Amino acid sequence: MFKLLDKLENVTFSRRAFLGSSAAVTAGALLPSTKSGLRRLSAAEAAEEKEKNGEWIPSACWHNCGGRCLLKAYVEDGVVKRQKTDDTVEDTADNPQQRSCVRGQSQRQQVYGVDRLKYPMKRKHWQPGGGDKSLRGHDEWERISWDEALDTIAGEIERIKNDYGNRSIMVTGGDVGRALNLAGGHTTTWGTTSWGSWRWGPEYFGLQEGYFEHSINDRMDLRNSQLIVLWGMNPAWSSPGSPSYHFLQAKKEGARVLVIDPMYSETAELMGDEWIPVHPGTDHALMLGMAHTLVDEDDPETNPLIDWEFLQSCTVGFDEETMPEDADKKENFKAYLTGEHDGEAKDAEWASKISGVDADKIREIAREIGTTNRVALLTGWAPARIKNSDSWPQMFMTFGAMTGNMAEPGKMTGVSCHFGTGNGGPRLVYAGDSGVPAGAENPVEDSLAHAEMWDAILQGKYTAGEDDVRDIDIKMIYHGNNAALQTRDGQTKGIDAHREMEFVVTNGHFITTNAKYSDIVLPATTHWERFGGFNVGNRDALFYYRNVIEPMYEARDDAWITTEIGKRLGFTAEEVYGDLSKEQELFNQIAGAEVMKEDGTGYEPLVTITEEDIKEWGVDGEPQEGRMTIAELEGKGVYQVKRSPDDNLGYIAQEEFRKDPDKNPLDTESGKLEIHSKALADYVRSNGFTTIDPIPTYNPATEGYEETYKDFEAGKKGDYPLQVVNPHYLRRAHTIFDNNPWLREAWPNDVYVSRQDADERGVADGDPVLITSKHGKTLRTAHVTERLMPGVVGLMHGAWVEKDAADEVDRAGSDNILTGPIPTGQGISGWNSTVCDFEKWDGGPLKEDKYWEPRVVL
Ligand SMILES: Nc1nc2c(c(=O)[nH]1)N[C@H]1C(S)=C(S)[C@@H](COP(=O)(O)OP(=O)(O)OC[C@H]3O[C@@H](n4cnc5c(=O)[nH]c(N)nc54)[C@H](O)[C@@H]3O)O[C@H]1N2
Ligand SMILES: Nc1nc2c(c(=O)[nH]1)N[C@H]1C(S)=C(S)[C@@H](COP(=O)(O)OP(=O)(O)OC[C@H]3O[C@@H](n4cnc5c(=O)[nH]c(N)nc54)[C@H](O)[C@@H]3O)O[C@H]1N2
Ligand code: SF4
Ligand SMILES: [Mo]
Repeated sequence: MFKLLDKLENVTFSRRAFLGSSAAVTAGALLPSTKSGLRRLSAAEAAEEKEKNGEWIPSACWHNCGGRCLLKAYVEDGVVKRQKTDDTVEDTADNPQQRSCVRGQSQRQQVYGVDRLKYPMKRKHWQPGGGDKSLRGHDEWERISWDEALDTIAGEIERIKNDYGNRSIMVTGGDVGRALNLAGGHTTTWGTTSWGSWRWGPEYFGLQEGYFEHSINDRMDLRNSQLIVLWGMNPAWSSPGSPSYHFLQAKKEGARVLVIDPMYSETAELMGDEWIPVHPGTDHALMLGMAHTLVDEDDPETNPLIDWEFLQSCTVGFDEETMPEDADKKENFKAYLTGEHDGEAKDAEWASKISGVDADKIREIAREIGTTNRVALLTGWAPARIKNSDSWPQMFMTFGAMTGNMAEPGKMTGVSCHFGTGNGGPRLVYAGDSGVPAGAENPVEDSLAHAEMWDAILQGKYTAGEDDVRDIDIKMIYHGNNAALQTRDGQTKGIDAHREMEFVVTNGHFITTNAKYSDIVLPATTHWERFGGFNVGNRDALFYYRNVIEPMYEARDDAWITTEIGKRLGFTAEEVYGDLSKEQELFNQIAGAEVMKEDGTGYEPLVTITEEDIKEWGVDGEPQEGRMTIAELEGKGVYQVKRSPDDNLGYIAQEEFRKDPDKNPLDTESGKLEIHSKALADYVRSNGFTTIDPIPTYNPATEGYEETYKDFEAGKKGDYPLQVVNPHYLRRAHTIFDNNPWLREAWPNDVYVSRQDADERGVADGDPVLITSKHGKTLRTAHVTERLMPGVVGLMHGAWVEKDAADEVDRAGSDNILTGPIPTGQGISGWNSTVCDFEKWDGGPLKEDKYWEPRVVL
């Protein structure tokens, strides 16, 4: 105590440094006045006083969060003292500011976190070959030098390569592959992550996956829709930035909004006119019931519900008449719907039993969509992150096509998620290429599916395709820029797999889950500590950032780490990364940045570049004319394309196709939307997991609603009678920020359970509960709510696993502790199809996350 007081007394604050670092100083600060001691400052004076010695620098917010926003850091004496967001434009409905969320605003807590990984660290009981492998996750850490760390890594790569071959080294992400590929390659991983069954299927039946390309119209056109259906979408949580605001503009124009989701989400609360709860993973069945209603009740003369003209001209496979030439005519979709294939009509009653939506309600929604002229049928990827959901996206397309809600103003059908939420279309502004060469090809072709990989490692076998199972013997894992052990299916097996390894390395910022189960961890810089670059998000804006602080402690850029490993494996820096300077890399991106011309006919350069700029940057380049100078870009950190409802920058997806399908065919086998797609069924089969039919038939999810029953027909529930979903949560961008103290306080990460399920188990709000699945156990505090449909548990995505000493129970609410590595269809990671149960836990109240010790290792 005395020591602390001594220390405090010996610290001499300069007045300015004190003011700058005090977050509490805002309007009304006190300053000495010449006459009477202290004088109260006005808000403007206080702000000015605080900003005398530093500058505001655009700083990155780089997370995969579905938003992308402007962050500015106020840097004084090399320290970020404050943050702010977009004040570069007036905030209007047509051109909203690109404002950051509470996570972005807490970035300082991450970059300056006490738990930052400061130095290279080695697990105490690791030795070449693995040492005591069982201690992974519980061992102590020792600080080592960069040289020792890099020499050890290169040495282990050589050893494992020589003893077992390059296939035994698995890289889960990041750029260390640049070095490894030169040295004979490595096994990779692959998966459907965000998209679920929207990842690769759509190209076969004629829609887009929703990230790179879009099947929905742009945000201005959303205002032309009379009815907006948000099917498994929660933009208020998972599309930060302005998307929710765009939907509100459409509402102002009179749109009605239907929300179909097991959870009465913040989106439903904010903009929903009606909420329709549905059992997770049964959306396909619900939509079949709706489609059946249309077929059953449609009469072109008296009750037109189906757009027959659209089906005729733009699709194949709906009925006998539109079946592809080479297919059996009886295999058409309508025949399946009416029960001609299997004797069972997929009517509203059938759909109700599976989806939990009342049959009358199913008919009512079908009629409403069928009779409304302009409907936006929008879906997130969540209902597609379901095991065995490979036919769901095609079903979604089919219903959109039946009602003709595509390719015209106010009419659209497709994914509205992540960057593209409510705002489809090609980017209006983007950055140029840095010019860094792509790097050597990977000579190893083995690649493990995320949904299978932990099990594959343990079993020594993986699925390489149809009837193609191969041996694999992984001995080393290198984790780069991802959180694989936390974010892939089946974490319990993932931890077991890590404990089988001879060597595990992680580059990162904290003792994340990957790092915790590693042998060597390397401190990486954050974007704030790096030279500079661009970020993109929604189609309207491009974000530029610069270095705001020097690297913290001994943190190094990932590119440096890779280069140093490459050198130790016998390659030059140029061979690993090319020979461009950092200045040249950034300059190339600036010079190559393009923005859509005002008439919408193509792109033109964004940034004006002069001979002086080129000289000042010390780079190769040509002068050019653009819309803003480099100085303006550096000051603002953003270029936002100005939009208005009648400009030329709008987007109607597949417009040309609908106008003249023969002249402007789609990229499918028939050139049309394929309600019958042999190519899709062939593609799914080629992965070697499960199969589907060419038409969108309903396939119950693996670990879906039906599996909550021991006997579905008899209505007898099984051992795991509840379903789990993992909504993407505001505390985190996936796993990132989970450790952030401010966000822990704001978002406690309780597990959401329904009032009915809680009552049945004697659980009250705030009680600790143990949640159990076939694959693992986790503890959380219960948030008992009427906002969740009975039978469903909401375990928010991305918490860092925290196993107890016995290694049995996770205490963090880690979502992937409950999932299993179960590959289906196109290799889907089906997190929202998991079954579980919960019970009151008698181990006393749980310590809130905000009081947990940070993972400080040095
Ligand atoms: N159960 C379940 N699992 C899921 C999902 C779900 O809904 N439920 N959602 C899935 C989805 S949609 C996605 S996209 C994935 C995301 O899966 P990941 O991409 O694995 O998740 P992130 O948390 O974004 O991981 C990024 C990691 O990289 C670190 N990092 C950030 N910047 C740098 C850097 O510059 N250098 C280095 N070395 N490290 C850096 C971060 O600290 C973080 O640990 O998760 C999937 N997993
Ligand atoms: N705050 C935050 N935002 C994020 C992210 C994050 O980690 N945190 N991650 C970003 C990334 S990479 C991605 S891919 C996107 C994902 O965004 P989405 O794919 O939209 O996923 P979620 O936000 O998990 O879920 C959206 C809604 O779907 C509901 N839902 C879940 N399962 C089903 C189902 O089977 N049927 C229906 N009808 N509804 C269902 C959930 O209850 C939730 O309200 O989010 C992005 N945005
Ligand atoms: S929405 Fe994403 S990019 Fe924007 S401030 Fe939040 S975390 Fe950062
Ligand atoms: Mo994602």
